[in-house]
Amino acid sequence: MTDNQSTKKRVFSGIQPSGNLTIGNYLGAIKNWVAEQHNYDNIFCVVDLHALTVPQDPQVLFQKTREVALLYLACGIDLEHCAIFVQSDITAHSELTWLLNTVTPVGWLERMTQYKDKSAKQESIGTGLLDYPVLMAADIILYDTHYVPVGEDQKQHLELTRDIVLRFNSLYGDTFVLPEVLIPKAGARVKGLDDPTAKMSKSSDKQGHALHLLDPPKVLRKSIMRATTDSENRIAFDPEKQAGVTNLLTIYQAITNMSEEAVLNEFDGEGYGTLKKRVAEAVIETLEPIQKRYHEMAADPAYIEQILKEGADRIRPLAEHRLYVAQKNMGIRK
Ligand code: AQP
Repeated sequence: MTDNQSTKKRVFSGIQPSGNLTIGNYLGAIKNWVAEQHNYDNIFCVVDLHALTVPQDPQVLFQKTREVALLYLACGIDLEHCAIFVQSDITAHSELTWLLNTVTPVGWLERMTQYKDKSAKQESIGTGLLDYPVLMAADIILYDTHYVPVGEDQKQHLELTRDIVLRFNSLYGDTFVLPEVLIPKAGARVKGLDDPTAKMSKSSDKQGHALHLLDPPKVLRKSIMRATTDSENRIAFDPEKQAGVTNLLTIYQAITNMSEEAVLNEFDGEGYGTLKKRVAEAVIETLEPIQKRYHEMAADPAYIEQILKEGADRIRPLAEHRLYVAQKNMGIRK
């Protein structure tokens, strides 16, 4: 963030360090952050407190938090235009969550699809899993955010954030900016290669499910060549009848920035083998330079610590100010 950017609209987004980042995280979120970063005043967070809503190995969580931040940079996040930081380094996120909890009906949270999906997989459901969208609302509104670029799965949480802002502002006076969601045209919902009816997820450890940003080319190629397709032998965007082929076309379209029409023209008369081969080439070509930059930066662990500290120090005053205004409006500060 530079001074002359302060007139630009603010963008905020984040990713949980809950596994190895996937091509879904890249196409649904990071690629668009990078493409639009010059137009906004950006803050990108590694949301480690969110990752704690399901069980994590403490050492792995610490290491993945640094890995995600390094991947932001390796994918092209430019510190001239963006601050990056770790959520737990700014305590205002947790403090504002408590205040927002007091205006958020439990029924709003129980309706969230992600809560329903993730709680179905747990034997014992932590309160944090239910409260996840309130923490997400706090993340966003602490920084007077105008736009939140995310994949389609997060749209419902953004709607909830807006409901919380509207309720808080009507109860306690104008306190928070009402944020808007930004969803990419292509790549907003990348599906699992093994099961193209389900979202590709970084926390899944199923073989052949995801393409991870740090997978070696051999692994990427193998996963794509084994991706589930169908017996229609027709290359078309048809999510109902041909979910697997549509998913491969979607990945190809999003990664190459081509139109649907241009993609279909390219594969006119071709078979699934050619489609998979070209998707693999495009994915590998995109990820190779990202992996190279990642490994160069990861060689010096102090580098990312310094960047994360500077990021948090730079934006903490924004968060503390907005928290103070909320506390004052609620009657707990002078
Ligand atoms: N499959 C996907 N297609 C497009 N966008 C996706 N995103 C995630 N999966 C896809 C986007 O990536 C960002 C990071 O999301 P997150 O880490 O906060 O959690 P998530 O949405 O629940 O992502 P994952 O990868 O599925 O994580 P786990 O497995 O831990 O739940 C968001 O912008 C999201 O939309």
